[in-house]
Amino acid sequence: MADRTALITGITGQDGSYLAELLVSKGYRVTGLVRRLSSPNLSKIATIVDQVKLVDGDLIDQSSLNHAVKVAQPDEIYNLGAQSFVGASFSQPVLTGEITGIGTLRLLEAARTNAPQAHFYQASSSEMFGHVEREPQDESTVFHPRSPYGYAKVYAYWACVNAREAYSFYAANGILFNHESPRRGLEFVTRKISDGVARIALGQAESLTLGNLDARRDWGYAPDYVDLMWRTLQQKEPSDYVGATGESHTVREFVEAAFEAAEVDDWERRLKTDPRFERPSEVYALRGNPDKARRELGWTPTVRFRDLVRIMVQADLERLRHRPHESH
Ligand code: NAP
Ligand code: G4F
Repeated sequence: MADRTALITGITGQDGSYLAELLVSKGYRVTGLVRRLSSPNLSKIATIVDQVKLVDGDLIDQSSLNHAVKVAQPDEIYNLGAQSFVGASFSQPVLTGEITGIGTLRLLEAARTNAPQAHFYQASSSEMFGHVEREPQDESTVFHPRSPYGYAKVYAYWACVNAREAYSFYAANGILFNHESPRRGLEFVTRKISDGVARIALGQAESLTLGNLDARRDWGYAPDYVDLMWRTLQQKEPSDYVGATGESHTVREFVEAAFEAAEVDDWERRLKTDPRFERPSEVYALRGNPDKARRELGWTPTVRFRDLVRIMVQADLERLRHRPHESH
């Protein structure tokens, strides 16, 4: 795989950091788009920062995307950058649309103009299914998004399909269900739970407060899902793939498994709920059918629910014992 080049937006996030590690290990020359912040935010790529090239840019700014594509000369483009937190999309819907929806179109335009032969991966989401019409969801399930984030992703999804159909541009969607890891942001429910439970186990917190405990999600392990992204772009013809484990669990089951992993008994009294953490319109249940990815990409998730919970809780216990002020 030597001499392949890739451009990753969102390289500082959970998935971008794992994908960059995977591509570097395969011998790719990797360029990552990084937006300017008042303080640097490179902690997730700290171990490979010397092996990748970083270029300034923002999904809101067309000229910076044109520049990034010209500089990277990519064979493959992975668009992972987004305002990715569903909860925040209700309070910042226009910003979410700009970054997560139109930002994808901006990058597609930059790619079609400056790297027309590149293969383009779009980080689409199971949130597009939203109020689901059937279970499990696959590539042919209709979309009914339930948040500004969800409908921004639907816009981005169709922008890719249209680039494929109108211009024969190689654009592929990965419709990925929730995937987690110790690098997950602390605002997402799994990491909020693993961090909160670890704090309780270490005597650093009294309780954990959540929103809807009955929501169901199909939770997998992020490193498995970046492998799926790479496999998607190795196909001769572009196509869209669901990435999922095929298994779903409630938030309450995640909490229970986390307390079990931290060996905290009598945990029910530690768990509280607050409507502040509920959403104006909720996605109650998601479960994916990854058969197409299994068949055509040879992809299978390797980490199941209980192991995922254990990995996350152990990582937070370790961090909070030794480096309580770092987030991963
Ligand atoms: P994440 O950890 O929130 O990372 C998001 C990345 O986007 C960060 O690097 C962030 O940069 C960057 N970003 C935000 N606004 C930007 C802007 N205006 N211009 C350029 N970059 C910007 O998300 P993730 O979990 O890795 O997810 C990666 C992608 O997959 C996202 O598009 C997400 O919507 C999608 N997705 C995720 C899941 C999942 O379960 N994780 C499932 C389906 C789809 P900063 O570090 O500067 O904030
Ligand atoms: O962890 P969450 O915030 O993830 P959500 O909304 O499913 O979105 C994630 O997965 C999507 C794929 O389906 C991605 F596209 C998206 O970028 C993101 O990565 O919430 C999961 C569930 C929700 O039903 C939420 O209402 O957990 C419920 N929940 C209950 N209490 C909570 C809480 N969520 C959060 N964040 N915080 C709580 O206290």
